[in-house]
Amino acid sequence: MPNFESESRSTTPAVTVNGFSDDNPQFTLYAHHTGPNGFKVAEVLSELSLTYCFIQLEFGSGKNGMKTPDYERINPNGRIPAIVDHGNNDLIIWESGAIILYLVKKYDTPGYRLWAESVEDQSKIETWAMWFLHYHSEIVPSAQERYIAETRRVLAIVEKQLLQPGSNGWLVLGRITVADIAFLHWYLHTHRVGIYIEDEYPTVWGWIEKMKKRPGVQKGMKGARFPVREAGEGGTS
Ligand SMILES: N[C@@H](CCC(=O)N[C@@H](CS)C(=O)NCC(=O)O)C(=O)O
Repeated sequence: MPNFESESRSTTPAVTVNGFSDDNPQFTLYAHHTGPNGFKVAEVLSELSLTYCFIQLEFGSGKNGMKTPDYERINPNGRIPAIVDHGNNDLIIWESGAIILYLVKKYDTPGYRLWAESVEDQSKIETWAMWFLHYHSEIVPSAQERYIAETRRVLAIVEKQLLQPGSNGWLVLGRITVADIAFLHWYLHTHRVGIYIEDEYPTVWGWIEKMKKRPGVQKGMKGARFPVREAGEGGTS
C-alpha cells in the first residue's frame, strides 16, 4: 500500500467486527477534509460499525496529493473517495456510489441497518442513493444558476418525499437507509450557494438534524470542514 500519512479513528470503547478493531482497522479510506463524497463513505462505515483508518489526501499533485502515481495506483481517476478492504484481499473500490453499495451489500446482511432484503426494496434505496449533485471548480454563471436551480428543485422533491405518508421522515422504506446517508453530506454545503435549507425546506432540515445526532454519523463526520452559517447571513429569517 502507498505510504500516506494516516489518522487513526479510535472510539471508546473499541469496536471489534470481523476480527478487526479500531487498533487494527479493516478498511483504509482515502478522503479529503472538505469532500462530501469521502464523508458519505465514512458515515456509512461508522453506521455499520466497521473499523477504518482515515487517510486525508490533498487536492493536486503535491505531498499526499490525489494526482500522484502512489494514489493513482489506488484510484486511477485521481479523486477521493477510495477504500481498501483489508478483510477481503485488499480489494480496492473507488467511486462513492460503488463503495457504499459494496459496503451495505457485503456487510449489512442480515441486519439490514441501512440496506434491505428484497430486490424491490434494494432498488428503491438505489434510486435515491444514486442521485448525485456535482461541483465545478470554475465559476460559470449560467452553469451556476442552473445548478442552484437544480439543487432547489431536488430539495423540493426531497422535502415532498420526506412528507409521504408512512415515510417516518426518511427517504424510503420508512426507516434510515444508505440513501439518506448518500444525501446528507452534500446538504451541509448549500450555504455556499446561498441556499438556506433551514429557511426554505424545514422537513429536509429536520431530517438533516436527525441524522447529525446519530453517533455513527457523528463519528464519520469527524474532521469534516464545511462552512457554517454566520449570524445575519443570507436567507429569509
Ligand atoms: N463521482 C465521484 C466523484 C468524486 C469526486 O469528484 N471527488 C472530489 C471530492 S468530493 C475530488 O476528489 N475532487 C478532486 C479533483 O477533482 O481533482 C464519486 O462519487 O466518488
